[in-house]
Amino acid sequence: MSPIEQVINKNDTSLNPIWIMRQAGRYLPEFREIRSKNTDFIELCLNEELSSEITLQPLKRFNLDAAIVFSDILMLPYGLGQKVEFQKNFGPRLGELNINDIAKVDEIDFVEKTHKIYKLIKKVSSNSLLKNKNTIGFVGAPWTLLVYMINQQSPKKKLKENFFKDDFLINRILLIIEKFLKIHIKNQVDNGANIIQIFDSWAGLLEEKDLPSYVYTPTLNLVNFVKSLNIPVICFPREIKNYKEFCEIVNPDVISIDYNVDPKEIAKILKIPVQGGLDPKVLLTDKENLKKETMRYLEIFKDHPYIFNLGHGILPETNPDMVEYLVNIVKDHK
Ligand code: 1CP
Repeated sequence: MSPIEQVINKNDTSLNPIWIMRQAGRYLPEFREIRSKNTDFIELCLNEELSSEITLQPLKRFNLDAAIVFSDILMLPYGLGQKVEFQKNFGPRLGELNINDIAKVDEIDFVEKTHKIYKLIKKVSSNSLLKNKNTIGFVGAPWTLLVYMINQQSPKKKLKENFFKDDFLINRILLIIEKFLKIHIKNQVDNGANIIQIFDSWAGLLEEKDLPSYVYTPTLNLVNFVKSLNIPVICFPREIKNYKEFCEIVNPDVISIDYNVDPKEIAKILKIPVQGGLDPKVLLTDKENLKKETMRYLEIFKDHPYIFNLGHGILPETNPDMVEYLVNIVKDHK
């Protein structure tokens, strides 16, 4: 059993496994090198030679306990035939969403567009670098995907007015998203993903009263689906106010926390395994501060099943030496 599985299945508190959200990406010069020659991001994700190499890059450098598949949550709208592009210094830009078009898409159409991702997972998960380590497959949560598909760009830039004006339409889209997320998850697991993480990056945009319809119920359906495949599921409902309520209702195997919540409070109120928390900006400071902050999380969770990670993705300006330092602190901690 891998260290991460020991935390999840046996409530182990001695092994301190670690992986890092967005570990395969822009802070690594070897990634930037490949990226500079491959300007179309979707094409790069679908090139299984290059995307498997990128997935393994951080494991060649650091003693991490898992690889996260190099792909993107927006491969789902892409698979449904919505136009998706990534623009430099802007982020994702999606085409207009046409409900009648996506309602006609069937499983064969979808998998035809996404099957290279499953090939990449097969290739990566059988690599010897992953011996006794995990291959983490992932999806965006229905709510976060709905946000991108309707908003057509990051809500960080702006959220369309009247986002909720057509309830009926929103619910239809959510059902389509859920159906294809299950197909996407099943194919990832069939090809070697042995943990699934659900990223709900924009859960924090919702008011409390809307959480049941848009976050709890659709995520619970997916969590139950992953569990039915006998694979652990990690949820990251970023910036929700009430992690306890989320865990009671959705009941994931692991809850990944953001850096705005008080880890002490989390350790006290949550019984299930916890992941993450450290502010990615700490990696931009100095080693002394990084050590202090890392030790704070390790101390708080010393008697709690805990997977070390950040409270959001690693920032592109991070120096890889700091990552190495972080991984070593965590791995050397007894
Ligand atoms: O190591 C890894 O984690 C790489 C695989 C990965 C993952 C898990 C990528 C590659 N993207 C993601 C998830 C993802 N994608 C999320 C959830 C996690 C999070 O909140 O960060 C989200 C919201 C996206 C959407 C997306 N794709 C964004 C964010 C835009 C926004 O609204 O702020 C961006 C910038 C992308 C492009 C992207 N995806 C991945 C990489 C390495 C990049 C950068 C591409 C580049 O320009 O080089």
